[in-house]
Amino acid sequence: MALQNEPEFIPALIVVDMQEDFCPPNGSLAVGDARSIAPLINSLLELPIFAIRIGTQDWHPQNHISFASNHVPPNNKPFESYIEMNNPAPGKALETKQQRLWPVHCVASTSGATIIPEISDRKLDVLAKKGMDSRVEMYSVFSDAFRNMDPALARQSVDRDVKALLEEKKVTDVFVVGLAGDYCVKFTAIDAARAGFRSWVIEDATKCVDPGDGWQQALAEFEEVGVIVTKSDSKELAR
Ligand code: VGL
Ligand code: ZN
Repeated sequence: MALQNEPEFIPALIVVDMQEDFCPPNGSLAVGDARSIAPLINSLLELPIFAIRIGTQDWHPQNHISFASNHVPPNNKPFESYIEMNNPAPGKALETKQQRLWPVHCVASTSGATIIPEISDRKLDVLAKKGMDSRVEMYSVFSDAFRNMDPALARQSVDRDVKALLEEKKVTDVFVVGLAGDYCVKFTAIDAARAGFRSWVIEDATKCVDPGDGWQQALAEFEEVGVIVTKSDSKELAR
């Protein structure tokens, strides 16, 4: 029975980018041990507490700005090179960001972009595609790297308005799992907090591109914006 002054708790689960290209042995941007978290994510998907279960899919055009192959030497080494990326929003082109370059990955409609078969995707209520605009990186499903979410740009970058979906379900708490802890999981959780949800990352249900430094950096950023790091056996998930 809910106590009078207990805060409202309407949780959602966001399963980020559990796609072939992020998984060994054949993924072009394989994250170490990525497949090993699938059983845990499936058990989270089974929990009756979630008001909505959303999956995300990195879904890039072949000419995406984050692909090293779309840049010229010597600054086009996957994982190593960074380029200056301009804000594609009208009138904002002078705003730039450092963009890490990646191998070609998750090209729209290719096998590398499919959700791995180990995930029970029939448990997902919604699948949101992101990173569809060639001009800009989009790690978070809520916004691109410049935090643009104006409809004209967003329509080219993402196919679902996840914030609106969560609000429709009156969600108070967003739990984020999947790949990668130091990129798309991190930015999705941070944006959820900024959007006004209580935001949680379930630590044992994510894996990082750079498990040492990348995760330490993520923890520092979580602290700044109030993202809570938890574990799959925590009491919050047992209500
Ligand atoms: C991701 C690098 C490039 C991720 C996506 O899903 O974390 N990382 N694109
Ligand atoms: Zn990507």
